[in-house]
Amino acid sequence: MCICTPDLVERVVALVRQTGVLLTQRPDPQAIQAKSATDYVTNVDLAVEDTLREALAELAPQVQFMGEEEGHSDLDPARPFWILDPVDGTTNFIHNYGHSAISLALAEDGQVVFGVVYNPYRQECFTAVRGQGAQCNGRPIQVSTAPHLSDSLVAVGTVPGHRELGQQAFAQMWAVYNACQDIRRSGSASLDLCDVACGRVDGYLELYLQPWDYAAGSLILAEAGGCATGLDGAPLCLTQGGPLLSSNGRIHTALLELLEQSN
Ligand code: 2AM
Ligand code: CA
Repeated sequence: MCICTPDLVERVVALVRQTGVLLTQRPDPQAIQAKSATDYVTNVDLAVEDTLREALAELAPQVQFMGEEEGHSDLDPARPFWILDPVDGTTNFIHNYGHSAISLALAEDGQVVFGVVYNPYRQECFTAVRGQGAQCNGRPIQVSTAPHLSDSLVAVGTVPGHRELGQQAFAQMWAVYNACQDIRRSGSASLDLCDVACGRVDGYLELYLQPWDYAAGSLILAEAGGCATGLDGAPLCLTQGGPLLSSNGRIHTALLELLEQSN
C-alpha cells in the first residue's frame, strides 16, 4: 500500500512551508563553511535539515532519510525514503540573492511519488503526487506549449561543483543560446525544474546534479506535462547524481540532438 496518503501530503507541505521561515531570516555570515572551494553549507542548511528530519521521523517513522548534509550511506533503496535538499541554491542564499528553495521528495519502489519545492521569498509552493497533476500554491500548473527551440527560453546551470565540466557546460550553453531565444541562469536546480513545470521557461539543463537537487522538481515537472532525463534521454537516478536535461517535452528530442552535436 502507498504510504503517500492525502493526510501525510498535507502535513508535510505545511511543515515545509513553516520551515521556509528559516531561509527568509538572514543567516549569521560567520556560520558559512566550505565543503569544497565552490560548495558551501550554512547554519541554515543544517537547521532546516535537522528540523525536517526530526519532524518527518515523527510523521512517518518507517521512512528512511536522505539529506544533502547528512548523507545516506546505509539507505535501502527498496524501502521508502525522503530525499531532502534543505537549501537548494545555497550560493544564492549566502549572497542574499532571494532565490533558493527547500526541496523534499518521497521515493517508494524506486520512483518519486510525492514532491514539494518551496520558494519562501516568493511564497510559491510547488507540489505533485504521482498521477495527480502538479500545483503551485494549490493551483494546477502546466508546461509551455513552445514547439521549437527557436521559440524557447532555456535555463542553464554552470555546474559549480564540478569545475572540470565547466568548459563543456559553456559549450552546451553556447549551442543552446544560438538555437533558442535566450538562456537564463538562476542558481537553484529545483526552482529551474519548477519554472519549466509552470511554463516560465521551456527547458533546463545542467551537467551534474545530485538526486536531492532534482528528485522533487522532476516529479512536479512530469506531472505538469514535461520531462526530465539524463543527457542520453535515460531516466534519472535517485541514489546517485548525473547530468540532467528537462523540458516541456515538445523540445526534448531537439535539445538532446543539439547537445550531442555540441560535445
Ligand atoms: P545547492 O545549492 O543545493 O548546492 C546550481 O548550479 C545548482 O547546482 C544548485 O541547485 C546547487 O544545489 C547544485 N549543486 C549540486 N552540487 C553542487 C556543488 N557541489 N556545488 C554547488 N552547487 C551544486
Ligand atoms: Ca543544498
